[in-house]
Amino acid sequence: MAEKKTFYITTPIYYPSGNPHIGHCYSTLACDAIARMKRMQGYDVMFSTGTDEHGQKIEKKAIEMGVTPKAYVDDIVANFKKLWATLGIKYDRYVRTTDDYHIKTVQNMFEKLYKDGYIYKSEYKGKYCTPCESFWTESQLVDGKCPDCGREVTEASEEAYFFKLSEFGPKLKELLLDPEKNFLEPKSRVNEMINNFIEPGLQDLCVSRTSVKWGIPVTFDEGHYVYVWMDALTNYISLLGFMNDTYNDYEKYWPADMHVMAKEIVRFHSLIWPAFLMALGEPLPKKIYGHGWITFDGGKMSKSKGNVIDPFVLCERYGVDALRYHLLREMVFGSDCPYSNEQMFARINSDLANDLGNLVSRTTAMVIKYFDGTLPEEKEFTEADNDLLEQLDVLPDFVSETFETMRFSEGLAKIFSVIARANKYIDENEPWKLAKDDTAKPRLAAVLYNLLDAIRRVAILLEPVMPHTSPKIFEQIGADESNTTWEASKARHALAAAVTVTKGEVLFPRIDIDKEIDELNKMFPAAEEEKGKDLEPLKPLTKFDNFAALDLRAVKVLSCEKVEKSDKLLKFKVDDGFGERQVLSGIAKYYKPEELVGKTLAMIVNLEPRKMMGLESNGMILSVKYGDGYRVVEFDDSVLPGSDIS
Ligand code: ME8
Repeated sequence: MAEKKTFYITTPIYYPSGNPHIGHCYSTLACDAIARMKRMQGYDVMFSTGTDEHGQKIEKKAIEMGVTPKAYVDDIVANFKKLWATLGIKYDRYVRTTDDYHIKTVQNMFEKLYKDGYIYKSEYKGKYCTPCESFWTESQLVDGKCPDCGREVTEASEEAYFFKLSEFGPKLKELLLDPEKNFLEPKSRVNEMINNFIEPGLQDLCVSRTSVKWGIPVTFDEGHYVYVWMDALTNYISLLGFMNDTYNDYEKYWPADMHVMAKEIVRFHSLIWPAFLMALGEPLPKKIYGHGWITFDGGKMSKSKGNVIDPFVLCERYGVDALRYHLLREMVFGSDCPYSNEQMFARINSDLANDLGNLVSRTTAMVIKYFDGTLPEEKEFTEADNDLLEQLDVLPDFVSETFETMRFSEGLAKIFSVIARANKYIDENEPWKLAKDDTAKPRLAAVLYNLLDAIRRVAILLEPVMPHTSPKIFEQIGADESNTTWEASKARHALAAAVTVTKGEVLFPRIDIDKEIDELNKMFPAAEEEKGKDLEPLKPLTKFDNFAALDLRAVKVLSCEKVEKSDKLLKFKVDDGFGERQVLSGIAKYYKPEELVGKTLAMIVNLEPRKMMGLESNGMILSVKYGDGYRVVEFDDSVLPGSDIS
């Protein structure tokens, strides 16, 4: 027996540095829809996703929360998995970079590349913030200072290993320009890679650090940890068992057919990843697809009015398949796509409730009304049926081609144009008139049969995108396993001649758009002036002791002035109830110093002193994010300095 053809598709592995949002959903949904279609087409599919759990950002968040990095990521990974389950994502493997087998692969690979001379030891130079123990690149600095704490940084270096990326420029250029391979889609990104990165000369890549300890240890040099991309990209082969004993699927599935991601990480996948594989002497993935971003209010995610974008809430209120359909229908491959609830409601109403939902409910209702639910065998087909049938015949190949090249929006638009054609076919053939004439029964039966069979065929093609809806449709129109395979979408008249329909639930209830926007506003009140505000995701739970260790007090501002040569800092003298102290706060952009004198503010009084711009700060004044700036947290005059805040 011939072996099944394999198909391997991957999402990026996401950073669990915050909870997943609707932006993360797009790549995963696209991969899920393609994987489902390929399974229906008889492929042996491997669809992988996962989380990229190491690195400085996660280490820091965990320290802030007072938990271990592993405990911190475990919580967030659980949320990612919950979201994928809610969205009906059927992945075959979930890789975590903290999994033992992945660690093994990265270590083995690092050793091999070192032995083969592709990795060498040198010095990493950068801007270093001593208190934060962090290196930064010039472009990461804010006003020349540490982006995390605002303090001065110094030139520093540390021992590090480097990968000889610089050697691979010509080979990578050849790969990107190979017309047979079409390695990177959309093509517009090929020039970007060549002009911006290859032509100016690729720099060797730092692949280990000693200052970031939440990572995979380099086996032969204690104190070195594998850094970022060598760890992350390797997931695509570690999860197949490359250089580890946990899995044995590398021969079977590698090279990947598709790596899917958004545009900002195309560079790493189309330059660094192939270079690693070239150095290892392993085959290269077949295709890299870099889609655009889902944007919110012109770029940022926002909980502004009526624009709730918590995917759990959307799924619960409007249905998983409506959200899946909307995201895949709306995003044109290669472009960014603004998200709006209002647009989603309009799509649900027009495409799903009106066009698809109505077609199914009208057709089944007529079969029940005119034939008690079961069509007679005798039917009279005519030339008037041809246009609809011909449109259906060309649909499966078009859908397959558009879906597997990430052009969901085109493929779905075409499916819905055929659904519209079927609705028009009802109006053209006027079944209600045929029903009045007994001699026209065979024609009436043929019209309704054509409609049921058209519904069957489009529902098969929609199943990868709406996996919960298509089975409901199949049940209502009396389809069964034999005529709902992908192959069966190509066949005319595959439904039983004497098919029986059943009246089912309304597939997509219409949404009263204004009322729904009001409801969302009530559920998620957000002031108009907060529009565009970028809310930090909620942090994981922490111990009460972490809170209790902080000493929070009310303090009275005795004096306040700008710190020379700083556009951010204000210097305060405050009365903390026990005496005077000096404290600095980075709110100069939002207040004139004199506005704050005499105010009673909230402050953490037991932070270790720290120096900024050569001045000592003894504590931290609390502020709340307000629009694009901050407001101090303040009390009225009756609160005495030194009063405990708890
Ligand atoms: O970059 N619109 O992880 P990440 C569309 N760990 N897609 C979006 C999106 C948006 N608004 N927001 C996120 C990393 N995505 C690395 C990847 S892979 C070896 C390592 C999706 O959590 C999109 O796929 O920042 C994007 O490329 C990815 O999430 C970035 O995820």
